[in-house]
Amino acid sequence: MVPISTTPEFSREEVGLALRNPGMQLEGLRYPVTPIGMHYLLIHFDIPRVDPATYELPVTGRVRNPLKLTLEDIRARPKVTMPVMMECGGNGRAHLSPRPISAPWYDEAVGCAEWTGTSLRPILEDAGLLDDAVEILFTGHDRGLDQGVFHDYERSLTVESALRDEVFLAYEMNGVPLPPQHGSPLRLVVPDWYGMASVKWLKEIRAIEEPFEGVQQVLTYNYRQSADDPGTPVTRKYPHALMVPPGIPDFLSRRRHVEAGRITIEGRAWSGFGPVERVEFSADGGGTWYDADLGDAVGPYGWTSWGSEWDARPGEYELCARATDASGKTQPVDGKEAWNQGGYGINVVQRVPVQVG
Ligand SMILES: Nc1nc2c(c(=O)[nH]1)N[C@H]1C(S)=C(S)[C@@H](COP(=O)(O)O)O[C@H]1N2
Ligand SMILES: [Mo]
Repeated sequence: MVPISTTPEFSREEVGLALRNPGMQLEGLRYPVTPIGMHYLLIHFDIPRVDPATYELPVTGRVRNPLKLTLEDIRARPKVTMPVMMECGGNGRAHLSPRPISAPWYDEAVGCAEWTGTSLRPILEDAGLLDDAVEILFTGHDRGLDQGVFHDYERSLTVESALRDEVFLAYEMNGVPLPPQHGSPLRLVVPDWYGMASVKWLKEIRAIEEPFEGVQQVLTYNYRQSADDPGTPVTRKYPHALMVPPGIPDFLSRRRHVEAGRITIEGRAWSGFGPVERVEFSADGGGTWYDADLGDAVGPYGWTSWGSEWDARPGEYELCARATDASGKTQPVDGKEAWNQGGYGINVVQRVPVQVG
């Protein structure tokens, strides 16, 4: 079902996807809150143009009291502002071999924006979920063809997940109205989960009485070892640490050049399974690990800064970082351990080749 490439070269289609869906330059890890233009983007189809002035969001289906909310109605509700670290479920896919064909991310499908909006739960309470509602379906204004099926981009959450305190509808990003590419005028934000759950350009919220089995719920975003494996859904983000590549890069290869001496390697780490408890740093490709110092998390759903002193002596090195969270989950050192059909949830340790001196 998911096409797999056995050649190392990227196809024209993958390059096209990468141009439409840029990642965050890793030097962007220096900012606690990612500037809008540096935050990664994942747009399956086209960016729909939705007029905020005439925008209406129906909240309907298995509810006692169907609602139709304007943007003004939504802005009048109690405000939440929250930094949320977002990562695409396909981040790391390009490290795999053979490689699933989709957006060819290495490590850069990440960002931590400060989103402002209003909590979803009170809206669902106002609509009054009927007892037979099992899931809440979030539909976007964007539509296209994938897996042989024409569909709106849509995803569901179980009622229990949708009612979680931290799930909200966002109309601002970093203090300005949502830009078109990030879901204007209104998107869902599901902190802790990979990005696919945070449906952009919301067209409708519907309480449904059967589990949703649409394309983006059951055909994509499942961990599968083979095409006939029913799979398990992609949900929370696995622990992941990234470093700001040190020194200066070679333009084409991005290989790093560092002057000899004591330097600080810094980065950020996150997990959707609990707070980051440990980050380790290795200068020898994962042979020897040292504990890094942890800084503050950017709020409960943001990322955590880390730093490690490194005595850089002349030579060739491969720098790595590895996060472990409060649930005990950590990152695989080798991509082979992590392979799955769609290339989801790949949190294999980052490797940064460096020449010192
Ligand atoms: N309507 C809609 N919502 C969507 C998508 C999309 O293509 N259409 N992409 C999803 C995926 S896979 C990701 S990773 C995030 C990316 O959000 P961003 O582009 O704001 O970073 O949006 C999610 N929400
Ligand atoms: Mo994604």
